[in-house]
Amino acid sequence: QRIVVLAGGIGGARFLRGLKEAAPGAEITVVGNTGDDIHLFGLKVCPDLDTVMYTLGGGIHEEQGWGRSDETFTVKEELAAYGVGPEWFGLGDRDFATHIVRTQMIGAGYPLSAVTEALCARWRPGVRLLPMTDDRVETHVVIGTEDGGRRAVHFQEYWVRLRAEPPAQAVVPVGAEQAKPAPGVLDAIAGADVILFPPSNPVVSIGTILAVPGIREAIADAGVPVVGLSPIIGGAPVRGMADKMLAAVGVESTAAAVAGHYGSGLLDGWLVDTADSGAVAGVEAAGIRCRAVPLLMTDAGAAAGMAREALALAGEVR
Ligand code: GDP
Ligand code: FO1
Ligand code: CA
Repeated sequence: QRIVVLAGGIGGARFLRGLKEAAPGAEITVVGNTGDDIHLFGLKVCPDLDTVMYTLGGGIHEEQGWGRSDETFTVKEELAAYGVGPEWFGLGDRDFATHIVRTQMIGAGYPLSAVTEALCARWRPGVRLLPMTDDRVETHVVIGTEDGGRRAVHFQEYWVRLRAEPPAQAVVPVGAEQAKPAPGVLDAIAGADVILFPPSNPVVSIGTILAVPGIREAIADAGVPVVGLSPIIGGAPVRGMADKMLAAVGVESTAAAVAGHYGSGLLDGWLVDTADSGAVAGVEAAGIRCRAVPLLMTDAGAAAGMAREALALAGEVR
């Protein structure tokens, strides 16, 4: 069975860990979000690709959900002693090595997809991890200024430094329109038996991947079940600030509204949490097969249960 999963960081990675357990023989291709990527200290940092790679490869900081386990911050402290920031982004010493290798290979002319494959040769995530594109795409968030104007900040500055507190007026995946899907992405989608949207952020993770021209069309044209899982439970994100991003694109923070945002043109099936069982009928009325099942990834076993439900729903809509 060939499964394609569009993934952001933590929500995508934890679901993928469950999917590997639920479908041990499957060939899983992950199309990862690179709109969160940021250049710091001359290094290219890819938070979502790294979160998937570390989570599936056993190097993740479990409680935090991003970054390396057993991490130290000596380099960051030494940079700060020179007055070199940003101080608001926590790059650890072990993590730095990943960004150094990545940046060195890119400088030598390798595309991000080849670099990601090389990094995965160490971590052996057990899936094929592809960036959505080899081209530079950077998500920016438009916020208001004190004098009544507007300014755009990098997504990481909005998310980490500003903690998504200023209302977002717009979310712009800068560069997406000119970006091409990375090698292997469209072929994987066209050759998939099932396509899954994990409970990743619908706007800045899955939305950004779908903004790369050709990817949304390929999914719609694949002619196979497309099943998603809600990152919203009981009207709020399970973690993070996805509600702020949904508000920016005019979508209510409910499991049903997120399904409607993807639309029946893209989604065949949608899983909501048992707390949202009242939303099932409305989603089905919109032409999307819907089930209410437990959607909290409290551990790998719970995530595996969710993956089984997603594959079962895919089997029903086939
Ligand atoms: P990020 O890039 O690290 O923000 O990760 P993703 O975009 O992949 O996923 C973020 C989303 O995962 C958030 O909107 C959360 O609400 C959702 N999420 C995190 N943990 C869980 C969980 O256990 N269950 C569900 N249903 N959603 C979750
Ligand atoms: N998230 C934070 O909230 N604070 C950080 O300092 C931070 C550093 C960081 C470093 C490397 C990395 O791969 C991820 C990191 N993240 C950090 C997580 C990440 O930037 C965001 O949570 C996601 O991109 C949100 O979608
Ligand atoms: Ca992310």
